[in-house]
Amino acid sequence: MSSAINLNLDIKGMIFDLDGVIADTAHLHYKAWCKIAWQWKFNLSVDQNEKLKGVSRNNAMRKIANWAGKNLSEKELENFADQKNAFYLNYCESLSPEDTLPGVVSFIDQCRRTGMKLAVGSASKNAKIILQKLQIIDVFQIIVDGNMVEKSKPHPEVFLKAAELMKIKPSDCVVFEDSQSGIQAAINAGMMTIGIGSSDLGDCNAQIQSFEKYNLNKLISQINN
Ligand code: B16
Ligand code: MG
Repeated sequence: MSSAINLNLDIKGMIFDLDGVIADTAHLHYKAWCKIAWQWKFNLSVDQNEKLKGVSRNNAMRKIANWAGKNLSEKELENFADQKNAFYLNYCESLSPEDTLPGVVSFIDQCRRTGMKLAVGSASKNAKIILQKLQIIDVFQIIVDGNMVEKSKPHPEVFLKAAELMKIKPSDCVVFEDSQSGIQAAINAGMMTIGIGSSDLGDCNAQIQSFEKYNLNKLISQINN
């Protein structure tokens, strides 16, 4: 068992987004949305897909229907969103611990050893199923998912709820996010932000390509800059 880390940190809680931060599932969402869009002979572009990251299933469905020029009733939108979810869950069947993103498990383990609180803040209603498949669910004290919030990112509700349940002030929390809407939600919550990936994520405190070779010392220097 790895030993405790004694760091003098101002950060009291870490909140991790799920899809695209912990789990390598963003391409599975995209594949499932494309199957819906192809039924309408519409090609969902990579750039459009970027705008769907962090967005709730129903809102994403609405955006795609708009881009495709489809005028659908609420009931039809809901049916297509259900279909998308069935495709997505089917792709997720084979997920295993190998489908965590590079470096994230060892970074989370380092955070755990400091004794600080760890949470997941995800728009996904499937978050718990995915975390179980990745065998990482037990590391987190708090999981706030799409079933627990009314307003989706960029509204700060998901992250504020995580901070509240951890009993930590928002300004003492760091959020790790791969989406524009998620970074904006964390900023709206008054939290520190680390963007993950290479797309333009707006005004985060710092952005890293991935968690590979990343550690708490690097995080502290970024936050203190
Ligand atoms: P579900 P995150 C988000 O998860 C995904 O980025 C987004 O693509 C997806 O539409 C949304 O969850 C809802 O997911 O259909 O599984 O409820 O990035 O906030 O962890
Ligand atoms: Mg994400």
